[in-house]
Amino acid sequence: MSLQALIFDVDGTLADTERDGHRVAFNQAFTDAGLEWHWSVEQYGQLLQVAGGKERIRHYIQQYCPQWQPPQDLQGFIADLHGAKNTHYQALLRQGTIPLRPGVERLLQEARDEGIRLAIATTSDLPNVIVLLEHTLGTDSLHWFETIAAGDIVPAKKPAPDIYRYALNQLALAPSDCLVFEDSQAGCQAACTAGCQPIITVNDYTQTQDFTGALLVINGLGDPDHPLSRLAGATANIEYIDMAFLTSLGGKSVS
Ligand code: XBP
Ligand code: MG
Repeated sequence: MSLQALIFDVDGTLADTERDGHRVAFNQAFTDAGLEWHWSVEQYGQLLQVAGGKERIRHYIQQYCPQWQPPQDLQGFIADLHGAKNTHYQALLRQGTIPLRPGVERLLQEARDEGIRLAIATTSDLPNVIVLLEHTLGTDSLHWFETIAAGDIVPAKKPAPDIYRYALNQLALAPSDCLVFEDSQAGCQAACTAGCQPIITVNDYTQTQDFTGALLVINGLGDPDHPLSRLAGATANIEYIDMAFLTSLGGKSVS
């Protein structure tokens, strides 16, 4: 592998956005719409098996609301509800209550210093990503990423490989030139099916998931004063992920 680019997932990887961000915003949108729906922390963990906010709402209606009378234009209804959710979500991000995960800013800066290209591949909508980056790394950071592949830009969401194929195409790089950072099983599958090697930084929602195909599974990127824990994969006893470690990786998967 000749490492040329790092591709990052957003939700759960760059920042823990799900429990206190998207989930809260979904519930606010439900209340605004006069719906008696409420997604608890626990139930949201199950719902996260469906990637994509619109897809998640549709799944919830099908699985949990058998008595509910859907409007004639269900697709439009879901799109509006999802739009309202994103407005609430972006307001939460603007309040600055959702920081980047430890080590993320350090690694991004290091990659930039070494001329390693950066990209994003996420299921979430582009405006959500922009507001997160602006309110954590600053407005300039939007230019750090050569491509931000997001949301409905591809037909099928993770675990489909489409968003990674799209990002690779935009970068004009082979999967073997890139390393991917993900937090979830769906993201791991999407990256692997596109031929990429993911490093998984788990979180409370994803720590028990199956990460077959991942290069490394860790509890986070770590930092010099907060060493990481390795859950599976590449054997080096590292305390935190840095560019020296990433360029030394040979491409051995978790079996
Ligand atoms: C993230 C998602 C998203 C977010 C909500 O997946 O599944 O749906 O939960 O964002 P990943 P939207 O981290 O694998 O990209 O409502 O904008 O979809
Ligand atoms: Mg994710």
